[in-house]
Amino acid sequence: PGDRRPVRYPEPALAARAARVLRDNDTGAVITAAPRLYPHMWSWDAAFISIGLARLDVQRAISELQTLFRAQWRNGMVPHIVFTENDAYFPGPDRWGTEVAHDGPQHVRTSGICQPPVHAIAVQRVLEIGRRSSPADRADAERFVRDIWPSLYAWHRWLVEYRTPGSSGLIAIVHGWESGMDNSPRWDLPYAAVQPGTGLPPYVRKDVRIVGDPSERPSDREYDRYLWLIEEMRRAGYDQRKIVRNSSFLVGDVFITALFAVACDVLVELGKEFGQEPEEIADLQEWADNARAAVAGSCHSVSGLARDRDLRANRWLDTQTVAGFSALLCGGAPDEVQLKLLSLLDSDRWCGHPDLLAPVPPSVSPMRPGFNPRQYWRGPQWPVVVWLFSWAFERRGWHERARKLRDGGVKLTEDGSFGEYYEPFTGEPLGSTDQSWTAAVVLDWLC
Ligand code: 9WN
Repeated sequence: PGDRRPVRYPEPALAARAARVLRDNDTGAVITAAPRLYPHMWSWDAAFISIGLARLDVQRAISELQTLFRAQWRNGMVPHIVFTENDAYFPGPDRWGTEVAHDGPQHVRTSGICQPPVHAIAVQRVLEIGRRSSPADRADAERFVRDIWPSLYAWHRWLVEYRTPGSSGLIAIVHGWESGMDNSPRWDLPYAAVQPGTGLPPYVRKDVRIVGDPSERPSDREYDRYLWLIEEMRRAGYDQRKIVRNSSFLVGDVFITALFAVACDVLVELGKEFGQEPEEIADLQEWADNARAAVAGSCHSVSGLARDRDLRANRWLDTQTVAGFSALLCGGAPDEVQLKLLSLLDSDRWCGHPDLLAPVPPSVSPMRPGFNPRQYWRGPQWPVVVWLFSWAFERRGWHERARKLRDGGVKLTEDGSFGEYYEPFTGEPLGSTDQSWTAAVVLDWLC
C-alpha cells in the first residue's frame, strides 16, 4: 500500500533533520529523551542517543554516557531516569523519593528502577565510530572504553546478583517500566495481580496532557499500578533484596535477558582488547552463557517464541509480542527453533503483513487479538526496536536481513517527524515527535 504520508525526506535531508533534533534536545548538560513529554535523561534512551551523537561529535557522545554513569548507584544499578530540573514529567524525583535509598547517588536525583542493559553495545559502537573519525577521537574513545569498562561490569554484576531469582535464569524486572516496553500485553497478567493499596498517595498525570490523544498512552488503571509499585519500593527503602522478595510484580524478562547476553559478549570483547581483569572477563562469559541458555529454555515447544516468566505466579507468559523473537537477538536456541522464528518473523503475521507501510516488526502482531495499531507498546512500530534487531542480525552475520530492517526503519521514519512510535499501516507518528532516540538510530542508519 505505498506511503500515505505527505512528506518524504531524501536521506541527506533526513540525516540533517535528525542531527537538528539531537541538538535542539540538548540542554547543555543532557540530551532529553524528548522535548516536552520526557524532559530528563532515560537510561536506555541515553545509550541509543550516544550512538547517534557519535556520528556528529564523538566527544559529546562520550559525555552523554559519562553523565548517565555518574548517576550509577553504589550497588551498581544504572537508574532508569536521571532527573533534570524540569518538572513537566510525572512521576518526578519527589514522588520517587530515592533519598531514602542506602545505595543511591549523592549529587544527582534519579528514579529507583533500571532499564534494559544496552549500554555496552552503545559503548562499543561509539568506539567503532570514534576510531574511524579522527586520531583525536580514536584516542578519546579508547580512553573512554578503558575508563567505563569497570562501571559496565558493576552494572552487569548488579543484574546477576540482585535480579536472577528463581531457577529460570531470566533477569527479573520489578516494574513494567524496567522492560522499556511499559504497557506491553506481556505484562497484563502479572499486572492483574497488582492491587493498588488504599495508601496510594493521590497524583495527577502529566503525560496525557502533552500527548494530544490519551488513548496512545497507558490507561489510568495501568498508571495506578505503576504508581503503586513505586510506593511499595519507596516503603522498602529501595532495598533490592526486600523488593525482589516482596514486591507485587516480579517477572523474568526474556528480552532484557537476551540483550544482557549479547551485551556481556560485547563487554568480553572490549575487556580482552583493553586488558581488563581476567576473572571479570570470565564472569561475563559465564553470565552470557547462562543468559543465552535461559532465553533458549524459555522458547515455546510449538511456536518457538521466547517467553517471559511470572515469578510470583510461577508460570510462563504466552502472550505473543515482538519480545518472542529474543532468541534471534542473542542466539543459542536450537537451529530448528531459530528457523521457525525466522520464518514466523517473515510471515504475514509479522514483517510480511501485506498492509504494513514498512516491513519491520510491530510491537504486537497485527493478527493477534488485542493488537491496537495506535496504542504505545500494544501494536505500533518502534524504531529503536528495529535498530536492535538490525544491529543483532548484522552481528550474527545475517547481512541481508540486517539491511532489510535498516531500509524498513528508514522508510518508517522518512517523514522526518522522529515519532516515538508509528502506526504500522499509515505510518502516522504517535506519542512524542522529535524523540531523541528515534533521531539517533536514523542517524546511525544513514551515516
Ligand atoms: C517511563 C523515554 C521512555 C522510554 C521507554 C518508554 C517510555 C516512560 C513513560 O519513555 O517510558 O519510563 O513515561 O512512558 O516506554 O521505553 O525509555 O523515551
